[in-house]
Amino acid sequence: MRKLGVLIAAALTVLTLTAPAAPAAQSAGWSCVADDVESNWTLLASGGSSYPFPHGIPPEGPKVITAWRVTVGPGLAPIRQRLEVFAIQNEDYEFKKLGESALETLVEGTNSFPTRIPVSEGNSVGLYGPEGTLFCNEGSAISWRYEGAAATGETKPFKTAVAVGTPVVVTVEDDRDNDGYGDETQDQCPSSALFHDPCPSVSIDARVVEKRRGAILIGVTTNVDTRIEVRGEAIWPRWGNTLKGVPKRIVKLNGGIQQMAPGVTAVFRVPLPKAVIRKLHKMRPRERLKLTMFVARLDHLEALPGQVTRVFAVKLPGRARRPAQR
Ligand SMILES: [Ca+2]
Repeated sequence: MRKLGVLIAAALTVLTLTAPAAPAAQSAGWSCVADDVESNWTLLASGGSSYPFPHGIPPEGPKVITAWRVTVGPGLAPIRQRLEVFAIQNEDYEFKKLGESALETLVEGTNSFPTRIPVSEGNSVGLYGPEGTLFCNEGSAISWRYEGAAATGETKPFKTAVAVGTPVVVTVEDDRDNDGYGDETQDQCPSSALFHDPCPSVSIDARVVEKRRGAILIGVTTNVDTRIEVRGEAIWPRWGNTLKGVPKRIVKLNGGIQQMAPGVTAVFRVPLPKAVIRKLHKMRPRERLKLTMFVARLDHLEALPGQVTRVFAVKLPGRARRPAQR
C-alpha cells in the first residue's frame, strides 16, 4: 500500500508541474472613492509624470478590458458615466481615444459593469459623464484631463490635473489570439481568432466526384476556413516481393492546394500520371488499380482540434481491350 501511495503522490506531483498555469486577470486604474464631480471633463488615470503610466494597461501581449468598476461616495449618485480608453501619442500629452464602454448609470457604493474593449500596454483608462465626471480628491494622485468629450479615433490635448484621482479600476484579460475577446470570460476558443464560441472540431469530408480518362475529381468539404492539400499514390503490384524479383512500383499523385470556405465543396483535379494510365491499359476491365488518397489540412493545426488528414481509397477499373498479358 505504501508503494502505491508513493506512486500516486508522484503522479500528482507530475500533474501539478505539467498543468498549464491559468491566465490571471489583471487590473489597471485607481481604486479611490469618487468624492467630487466636474462638468465637461474627460479624465484619465495617471500614477505620476513618468511614462509608461504605472496605472495603465499592463504589458505582455494584446489585452481586453472585460469590466470596469467605480466606487461612488455619498451625495453624487445617481450619475451617468462611461469608461474611456486612450493611448498617448507624443510628449505633448496628446491622447488618441481607442474606445469607450456603454453609458451606465452609477449608484452610491461600488458599481461594476461588463464591457469589451481591446487594449495594449500603456493605454490609459478614465471616465466621462455627460452631466459631469467623477473624480476623487487625493493629494498624491495625478490625472490627465481634457475639457470636453472625445469620439473614438480622435486625438485631444490633455493637461495635468494635480491631486485629482480618476476613480475607475478595469479588469484586463489576456487575448492570446488577438480577436478582441478576453480569453477568460469572453472567448470560448482562445486558441483561434476565427471563433469566440467553443472551438469547432474540424471535419474533412472527401469523395470521388468523377473518374475521367486522364484525371479523377475529388470533392472536399470542411467545416472551417482552412487550406487543404490533396495527394495520393498508386502502388503495384499489391503483393510485390523484392526477394522474388517483383518490385513494387510507387507513383505519386498530386491534386494541389486550395483555400476552403466552411461548408463549401471544393473540387480537386488529380491528373493520372502516364505510368498509371499505361498500367490501367494493361489491366482487364474487371481488375482494379487501387489509389490511396490523402486529404490534409494545412492550417490551424494546433489552434483547432479535429481531423488533420483523411485517407481513402479510389479503385480504377482496367482498360485493356484484349485479355491482359502479364
Ligand atoms: Ca481572445
